[in-house]
Amino acid sequence: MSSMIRNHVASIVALTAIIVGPSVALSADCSHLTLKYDEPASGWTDALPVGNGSMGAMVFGGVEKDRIQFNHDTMWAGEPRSYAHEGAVEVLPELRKLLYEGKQKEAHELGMERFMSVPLRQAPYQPFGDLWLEFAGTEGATDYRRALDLDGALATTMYTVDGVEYTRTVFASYPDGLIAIRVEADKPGKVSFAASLSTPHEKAPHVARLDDTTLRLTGVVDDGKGKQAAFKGVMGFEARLQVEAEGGSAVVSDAGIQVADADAVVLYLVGATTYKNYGSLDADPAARCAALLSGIAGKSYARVLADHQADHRELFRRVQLNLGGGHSAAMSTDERLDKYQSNPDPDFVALLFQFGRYLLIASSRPGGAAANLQGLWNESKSPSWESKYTININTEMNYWPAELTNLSECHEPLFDMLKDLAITGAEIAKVHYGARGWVTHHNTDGWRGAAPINNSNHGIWPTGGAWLATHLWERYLFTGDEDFLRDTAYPLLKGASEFFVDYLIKDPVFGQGWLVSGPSNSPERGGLVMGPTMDHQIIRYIFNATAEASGILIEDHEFAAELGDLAVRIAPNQVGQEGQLKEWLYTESPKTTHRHVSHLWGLHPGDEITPLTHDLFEACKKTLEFRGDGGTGWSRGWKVNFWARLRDGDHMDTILHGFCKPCGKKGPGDSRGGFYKNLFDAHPPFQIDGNFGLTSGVAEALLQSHMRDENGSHIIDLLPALPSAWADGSVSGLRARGGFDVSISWTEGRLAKAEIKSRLGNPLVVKLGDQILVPHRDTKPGEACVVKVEAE
Ligand code: FUC
Repeated sequence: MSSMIRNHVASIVALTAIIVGPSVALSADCSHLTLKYDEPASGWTDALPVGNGSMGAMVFGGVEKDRIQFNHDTMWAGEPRSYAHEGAVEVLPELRKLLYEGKQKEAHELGMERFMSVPLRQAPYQPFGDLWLEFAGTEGATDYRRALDLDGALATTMYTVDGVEYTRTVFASYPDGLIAIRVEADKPGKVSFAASLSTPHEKAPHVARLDDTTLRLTGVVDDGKGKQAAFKGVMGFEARLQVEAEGGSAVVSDAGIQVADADAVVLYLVGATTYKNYGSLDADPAARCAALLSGIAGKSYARVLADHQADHRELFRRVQLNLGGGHSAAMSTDERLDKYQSNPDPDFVALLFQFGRYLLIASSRPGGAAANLQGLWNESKSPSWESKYTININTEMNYWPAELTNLSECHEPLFDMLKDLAITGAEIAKVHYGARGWVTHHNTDGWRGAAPINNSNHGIWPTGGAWLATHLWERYLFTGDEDFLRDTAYPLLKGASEFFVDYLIKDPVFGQGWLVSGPSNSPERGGLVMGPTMDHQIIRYIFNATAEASGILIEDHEFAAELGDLAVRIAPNQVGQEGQLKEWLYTESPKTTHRHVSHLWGLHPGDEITPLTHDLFEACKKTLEFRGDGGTGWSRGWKVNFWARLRDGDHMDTILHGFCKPCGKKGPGDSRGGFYKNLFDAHPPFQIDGNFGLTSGVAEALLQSHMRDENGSHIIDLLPALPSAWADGSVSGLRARGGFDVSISWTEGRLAKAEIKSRLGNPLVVKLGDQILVPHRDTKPGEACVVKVEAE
């Protein structure tokens, strides 16, 4: 990367701490934060997503007929159940024995017979319904455009008929728990249309007039089909659509809502299911819908909109990013994407960065469910990978931007899910491993399945819950919130550690007294094995984090000491014969472009491989050379983060470049990836992880804080991987571990100024290029420090 950065390091003369006045709010010129199109959506991945953390909708923007497809994040096939396989623990020693004897095939077979989840698969996430709007007399519409304003969190559709300009606005409000649709015209009495509701579930769909202003849809989720046949449709649901017309008339019948000659019309859509939690279907959706609608009784549309935008902007505007460029900004979003390969525009990357933040706000808010493989948007009853939670990379990637890009609140649904998994996973720890604590394998669903699923060759991987649990510690490192550490994080970390204390075994091969993981898997490569590198990195992290947390809380001193002892005995990372980081302790085959690069976990999101562990750091580069620059969406997303952590901004940009292509088009690096027209990430199919991976990776290129100095203070590493393509730019409001808000500007590839605000009063240690600046040891909460670069 940037020799530019290296050159100027010599000219840094000081870190000066000065108190500055209250931060000035950055201007909110957000016109560039818009996805825009000049045609209605034809497919689902052309439609524009809105979401309030529980309800999501995809807005198609059709002229004659608009479709607003909607979801609720609690809607799953099946019902509360255990996935444990009674007697599984009996074959655990045999599985290990077979693997050490080189009998992998036999281990796979025994695993399939005796060790897997019952049933073998988990439940599919379900679509809820569709709102249809039909407009007569729209032939000859002109000036069509539709847009998604990321800053205002509004999807709009506009067109003109006979000199009348029509505007439809759709948004999903978190404060009011609803989806609002406003249809208006710039001349009075011109709004006429029919609205109706439907659901793809065929078991008991029913649409009827509820009262003068409300249409009601009720139903029951369909039975799963084919591989999902074990999941009967049991969950009930209800949606309500309430109309408010300004002028004209709105008549509700069992067939729908008929609007005639109004000036403007607002529709409010609410929905709920019988899902109360992973163990109960006792919620009352009718009562919930009624409560949501009575919550806005007497409230004007303007107020609902204002509350929504204030709520969204409070989160969204915390981070502003300018990467320069912008020459493609006048084009429609699909054209920008289409032309990126020949005409790369850093401003388009900035748009994708902010789109990831928008999507996290829309899909993951306190009180709602964690973002699944598709966030919360899904139109299929048999979605790919059940649109559940794949936790051998995907769900974690969803949350990489949460702390870093200042959306800590959006992390909370993940912690709620972890609390559930610590309960269901305790049963699996006991029944499958005879162990204390809790364990979760490579997937979970609405019923919090924690047992190994699908196939023993990759399903038996016990570090999924532990990887998720690293997010608890990361949250503490960023926020310093001791209440959170005590009440939420520590009990879960402790349980995750207890499991591995019981599970690890002594390596019988090297004679070094190492502890190894197994039976397990290096996600999803090489089958069932003993000793995958990734497991060792994750378990070390969890042991160390639990021990450090116990020290902070002054609890469980002996257990912490035990974890400390065990952590240093876990088999260390190894460099292989080709100079690569070894993926497994006992075997190797590095020459592959496989999408998973699991053993680089210690480089990212872990923190044990840094420039200070030089040989391992270099070995990671070698591994990535073999893996190549292409991959599925999330694989590219991870590689952006890897190259940022490797401090190679230009290589990071090479990955980004290959990533920014329309899904379906061949591009650099390939094997697939890219984006759909609505900028949803393409595995393909649509998987939201890559959106979040990109957002996190762009932030990692500008700011890192995972390394610590000899006193344990986090090092704030400014512009560690700035690519030459982002010569001039600025970012504000990123967050660093240790409790700092960081704003940086740069020109010609060199730091111009950094303003670092201490939130917790921790020592401030700054790194620029290869230099660590003189630390400022006694920051005060709220104090702002400025890093100055001066000429020699
Ligand atoms: C893992 C990955 C796949 C996909 C799926 C949801 O199985 O290997 O690529 O992302 O999860």
